[in-house]
Order: sequence, then structure tokens, then C-alpha cells
Amino acid sequence: MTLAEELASKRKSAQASEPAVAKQAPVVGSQIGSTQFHSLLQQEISVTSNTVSEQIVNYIKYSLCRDSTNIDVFGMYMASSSTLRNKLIDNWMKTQQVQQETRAKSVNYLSLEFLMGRALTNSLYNMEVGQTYAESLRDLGFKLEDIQSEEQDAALGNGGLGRLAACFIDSLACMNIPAWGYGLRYNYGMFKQHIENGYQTESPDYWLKHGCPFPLVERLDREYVIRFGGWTEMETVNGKMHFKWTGGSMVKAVAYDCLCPGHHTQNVANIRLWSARPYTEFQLGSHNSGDFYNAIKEKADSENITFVLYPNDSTEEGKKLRLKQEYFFVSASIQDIMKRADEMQIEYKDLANHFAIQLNDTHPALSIPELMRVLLDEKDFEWEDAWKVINKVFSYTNHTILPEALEKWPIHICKELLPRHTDIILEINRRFLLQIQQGGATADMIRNMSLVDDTGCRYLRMANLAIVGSHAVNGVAALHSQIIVDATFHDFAVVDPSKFHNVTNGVTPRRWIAQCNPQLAHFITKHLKKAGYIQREVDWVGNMDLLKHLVQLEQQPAALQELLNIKLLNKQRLARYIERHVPNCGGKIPETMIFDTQVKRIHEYKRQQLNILQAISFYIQLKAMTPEQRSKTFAPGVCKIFAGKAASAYENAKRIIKLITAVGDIVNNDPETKDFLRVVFIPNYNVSSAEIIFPATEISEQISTAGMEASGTGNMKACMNGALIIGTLDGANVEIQEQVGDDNIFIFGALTEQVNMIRQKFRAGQQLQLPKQMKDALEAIKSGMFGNVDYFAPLVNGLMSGNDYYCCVVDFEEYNQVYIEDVLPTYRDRAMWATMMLNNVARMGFFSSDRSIQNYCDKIWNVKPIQVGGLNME
Ligand code: 26V
Repeated sequence: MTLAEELASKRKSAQASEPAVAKQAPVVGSQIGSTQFHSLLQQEISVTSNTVSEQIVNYIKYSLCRDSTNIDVFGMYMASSSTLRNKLIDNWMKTQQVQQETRAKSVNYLSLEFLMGRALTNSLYNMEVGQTYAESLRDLGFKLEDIQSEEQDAALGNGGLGRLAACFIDSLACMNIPAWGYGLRYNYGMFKQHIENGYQTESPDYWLKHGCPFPLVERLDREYVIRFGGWTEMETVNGKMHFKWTGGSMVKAVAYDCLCPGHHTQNVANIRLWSARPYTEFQLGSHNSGDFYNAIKEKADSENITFVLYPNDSTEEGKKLRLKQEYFFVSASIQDIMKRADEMQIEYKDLANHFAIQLNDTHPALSIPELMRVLLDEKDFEWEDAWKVINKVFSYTNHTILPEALEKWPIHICKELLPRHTDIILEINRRFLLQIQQGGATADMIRNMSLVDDTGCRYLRMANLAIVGSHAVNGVAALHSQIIVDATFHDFAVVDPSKFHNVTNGVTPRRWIAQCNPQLAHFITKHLKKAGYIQREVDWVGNMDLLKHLVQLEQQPAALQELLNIKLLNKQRLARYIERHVPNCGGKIPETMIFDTQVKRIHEYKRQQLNILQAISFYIQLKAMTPEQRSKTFAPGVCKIFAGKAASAYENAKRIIKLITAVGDIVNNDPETKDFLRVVFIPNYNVSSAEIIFPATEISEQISTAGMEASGTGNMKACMNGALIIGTLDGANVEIQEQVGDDNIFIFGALTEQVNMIRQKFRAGQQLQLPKQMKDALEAIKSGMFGNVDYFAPLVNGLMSGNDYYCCVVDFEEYNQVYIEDVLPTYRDRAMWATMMLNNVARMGFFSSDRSIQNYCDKIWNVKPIQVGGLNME
């Protein structure tokens, strides 16, 4: 056989084994079953107290097969969440029906991360059945809180980007906007962090160990086939030439729906998460008995695709598998969107009137060439017509400007895995470059804007693809969006300035005030009601601007005292948590200390090293003082609380964690200082621990090098809970300062332009003078005060030798000065502090994710709310 014949015969056999279309769901409206059956199907679950108890007991008995001898709290959690899921499904069906009937335009939020945290508390709250469940469970002899704490976090995200997606879905659901999230159902989410001997260790987070957790629903009726590899063929259909992608290997995507109820509405948003399955189950039959390994290898390779969440902040990962993961995600999601269009009988040319697709960073950027391929090769579109649809459908959010974080894929890998898409991307590029050239772009501009990076092995630039394919590009805070336009994507903004927007991030007040800080929520409700602005809590959680009326309480000492009392209760709760989870915390944490927290991923640009160096400096100063001087300067003391995970391959971040725990070992156990300074590292930071930390935070450290943190959202969560920020003018801190006013935030440090200038001077060889206190702190580490001299050396030597990319040396003095001369004295004035807390709570309306979503709807998506059913009833 010649090579050509061999290839032809391979192609034939590959085609023969291909499915024409993916498995079809039953036809909508099909009449299988009796009329009685269909009318029973229409009935909804009741949620009165006695029926909830009955449903729980039924589940315990008939699904878990338990009797009086073997009931446990986890079983009660399973039963409670499963009965709630039934109601949620009722509401979801209603939502779907309305969406189908109205064919209303929907938002489709494509994100490889959704950091959901626990769902039971959130669903009970949003569906307004918390009371009912609490009573039913009490009747059965259980406490709702105990049951809630049985739930594992769903941690399908790394940090800010994934949590933002979760907050956005909540807002979309609450605001009655037809909304779908698309993501992946990883078998293993964000790793669990342990602190062993002061070092971070990691273990897998197998969140699926008890099967399909609440509020997921397995949808065996929604599955698609995804292709990898193969080649492109030309074929003629009705006298017209077509490209056809064929051959290669196939994988199946199965849907899991994560139902997200809105608050005070029956509207439900759905996050459809894809799980990879082998295309053909064990090929044992067709293999020789000896080839068992190869028979199951295909299964293992397929399932590998959704096995584990990738770290978003590390450059050290298996690139090819990540690309596979991205395409798998994109292909399943686009197929599903097309199928929904079919079900609503929407013509593909009108796709943009019914679907807005938002790309959460560049991870789903391949959906642009994927939809292009489907329209061209499968739906018979001309290039120009397809491109018009694409451009109206897609929009892209950028979440970081760190150059090393901008995704690019070696072309040879793309060609091997996605030959047709690579051709399409190159054609998009050809046309785009021609167009800008004709518009007068210079050679430099063309090089910057090309979708192909010609250095090294040649790469495809995903950000450039996302920009060219989208009608709108946005940054996540005003400063960040400005940097995008001025620097990161400067040339694109010159060519098409109207494409660039800012949508400042926000967080959901349902989770980040009402659920995690019920005492504060009660305070807000009580006072807004008293002043006649609202009647119930629902009135402000959905309209956070009303909080501004709270500033009137400035004049009421009793209200200010209430606020201080609430903070104290939350501090006590966090202190107990720390005493349980941080072995070296030095015993009982004095509740009078300032609770100063820095909780976020560990990264040099976020500058946990600056914070811990300050702690060391405080310690050195304290040791040199008399007891009277200590009280005068440092009373009532500072408890520096850190939490956050380091990417497992990020050595310097891991060193910072060890330095924090090593400093804690010394200062927490020194009787001379432990009443004035504690340093604790809370292990395994996640959404659930954040829900305990933010309500207790008094000072929130938002100290990234100016220009490097795109937005930050922990800053918003902290302020909403009455914390004050000590921070740089970076990310959303800038807008927080605008909202709360200069007097209610502690700002220090170099500005973005100054950072740029300082870096230029470094490059020109200018040496920095180390401030004395910083030098002392570095010398202390070097001297072995915290052990591990060699291990810490890379952190210390870098700074000592003037290698200060993150500007720690530059900002250290002002940071210290603001802390000692401003934060501490202000804190001692309790009335003043309470007023500042009040101002922070009252002026956070802008940072509700509802406002962000409204901005997206108005500026980018052009999507309107639709009402589903009536309101929830208690
Ligand atoms: C990616 C990488 C990749 C390579 C090495 C270093 C590194 C560091 C950070 C990242 C971040 C990836 C994207 C991300 O998570 N961005 C975060 O998005 C949040 C939501 O918009 C925003 O609040 C945070 O400021 C931003 O860092």
C-alpha cells in the first residue's frame, strides 16, 4: 500500500467510527406517558415546616438506608441539601420554561473557574427558607449550624478570578437576568494546604467523594463529542467547497448542572460544568486479552482532561493538557449554546440577539475560532457573515497585566491538537493585519497586535485573539482598565478606542454581609428601617446604595458602640478558630488587639513579604523598649493574621509562608512581646474561612505594588464588614478611597507612574538605600533569629542587594510610618475608629456585584431581566 492509500484507508475507517451527531435529548414536548403522569410532573414541592421534616426523614430512610441506629450529622446534611435541591429544581424548570418561551437574550459566562464555597447556607438564604429548615431540623433534634458546617467547599477556582465568577452568577440570578455559567467539573479542586513544620504542603481536594454534591445535578441527557488532533479535508457540498475537520481522537463531555438560586426571586441561574468521559468505554472486546493497559489507557487519557484544576498563577504546568482542557471546555459549551439556539428555533445569523458570551480571561478564547469553525464548516456561513456574528457575540475581560500571565500557545502544539482552529486563527490574523495596515498601522504596531508571536517556536497570543474577536474588552478596576489602554493593549486601543471599557469588580452582599455577618446585617436592617428607608433586609441586599444613609449614625454613640460590639463578637469567633487551627499562635489571642489580616494568594506582587518584614521590625522595636514605651507605642497590640495558598511550584511564595510561621514561632512565645504582637498563619484559606476572617477584620492589608493588582476583591469584602484598609493606590483601592474618602482609609506607597520610574532607574543601575528598620529586619533573618538562614537567603539577599522589583524597599518606611503614627493612635480613639468603620460599611454600595453586573448589561451585553414566577415565600 502506498502512503497515500494508507492515509485514505485510515481516514475512511476513522469516518466510519464517527458519530453523525451527538446523542440527542428527547424531543421537547414529546408525549410519552399518561395525562395523569404529566399533571403529576407539574406539581411542585412544598416547603412548609412539616413537609420539610417528612422529606428529610424519607431521604434518610429510603435514599441513605439509615434507621434510628445509624443516623449522623453528615447524613442529615445530605438529606437537608437533597430536599432543598428538589425545590431548586422546581424553580429551575420554571426559569427554563420562561427562557424558552420568551427566547430572551441570555448571558453566557465562560469561565474555567468558579470558586463557589459552600452552597447549602447560600441556597437556604437566597430561597428564603432558612427559618423553615432551622425549625424542621430543630424538631428533628438537630442544629442547622452543625449541619451547614458538614458541607465541603466547592473550590473549582484558584482565587479572585474564580470567586468573581461565583459572585457574578449570584448577582445575575438575583437580578432576574437569564444567565448561564459554563465551566469544568474538576474531580479535584484547589489543593488543600497544610502547614507542616511551618512549611506549606499540599494534598488533593477530592470534593466528589460522596458522589454528586449539592447543588449539582447530573445531566446524562446533555452530552457532546469533542475531537482532538486529526486533519482538515476539503469537500464539495452542493457545488461549494468546504473544509472538514476529521480523524483524530474523540472524548465525551457530560453535563453537571450547578443550580444557583437568586435571592427573593424564583429565578435560578445554571452553571453547566463539563466532565470528560471516554468516547468508547473499555475497548476490551476489540483488543487482544494481553493489551489490557491500552484498553483502559484511552479511558484514563480522556478522564484526565477534567481531572484537576490548573494553578492560574504558576508558569510550571503541563502545557499540552491545559490546552486540551481549554478546548474541551470551549467545544462542549459552544455545542450546548448551539443546541439551546436550536431548541428555541433561533437562526444562527441572529445568535447575537439571543446570546452574549463573556470570556472570563483568555482561558476560553478558543471559543472564537470554534464558533467560527462551526458556522463556516457545519452551518454553511461565508467568512464575513460568520465574523459579524462572532464579533457581536463575544466580549472579553482581562484580569491581569503581568506579562508572564498572558497566555500564549506554541503553534506546533496547536497544529497537532487543533489543526483546523489553527488555520482559522491564522486567517483571522491575516485579515486583521491587512485591515490595520490599510488603516495606517506601523510595523511596530503590526508586530504588537499580531495574533502570532514570532519569537522562538512561534506562539499564538490568546489575548490578541480575544481582543480581535470581541466587540468589547474590559479591565476590572478603573486603574487597571487605564493601564490596559495606556500600555498592555495600547495599540489595539489606538486602532479601536471604543472597544475598551472598564467594569469595576464587585462582590455579592448576600454572601459577604448577610450570610457571613448576620449581626451586621441585622444592624443595617434595624437602622435603615428605623430611619424609614426600608422595611426588610431584602430591600438593601438588592440595593446596596441605600447603605449610604447609615452615615447619619455618626452622631449616635449608641449605634457606634453597637458596631464595635458586633466586631468584637466576630473577633471572638475568629480568635477561637485561630486557637483551634494554628498550633503556634501563642495561646489565647487578646480580643483587644487589632485584628490585621492579609488573606489572598501568596505572591511577591501582593507583598506578604513587606507585611512580615514589618512584623519583624515591630518585634525588634518592642524588644528594645521598656514596658511603658511598649504600651505607649503599641497598645493595644497587633495580631497579624495571614492566610493564602502558594502555587506548589512557586518557591519564593513558599519561602514567604515559612518566614511567616517562623516569625510566629518566636514572637508568639516571647512573654515580653506576646501581648503586643502576634503573627499567625491560618492554614488552607478558602471561601469558608474567608467568611469567618472578613467579619473579624479591623485592618485589611491591600499592599500590592502599585499597578500590579488588577482589582482585588478581598478589599471590598473587608470594608463591607467594617474593616479599614491600609494599602497602596492599586487596583480597586483607588475607587474605594474615592468612595470612603481620604479620612477613612490608610494609604501609603509609590504610585503606578513612580513604580515605573523607579524600575527604570534600577535598570540604569541606581542603588537603593535600605531604610534602617528594614535593614534591621533583614539582618535579624540573616542572623538566624528565625532559623533556616539558607532557606530564607533568596528573600533576604534579593532585597539587600537592591533587587527590588516589587518596590518593598521603596515603600517600607512610609508603610511603617502610617502604621505607627496613624493606624495605632487612631485605633486607640474608639469613637473615631467606629466612625471610620461606619463610613466604610455605609459607602460600599458601589462594590456590590449587582452594580458590576448592571454595568455589563448596559455597556457590554445588552441583556434585560425577565421575571420568573412570583417571589419566594417563607
Ligand atoms: C497569573 C499568573 C500566571 C503566571 C505567573 C504569575 C501569575 C500571577 C497572577 C495571575 C493571575 C491570573 C488572573 C487572576 O486571577 N486575576 C485576578 O482577578 C481578580 C478578579 O478580577 C482580581 O481581583 C485580581 O486583582 C486579579 O489578580
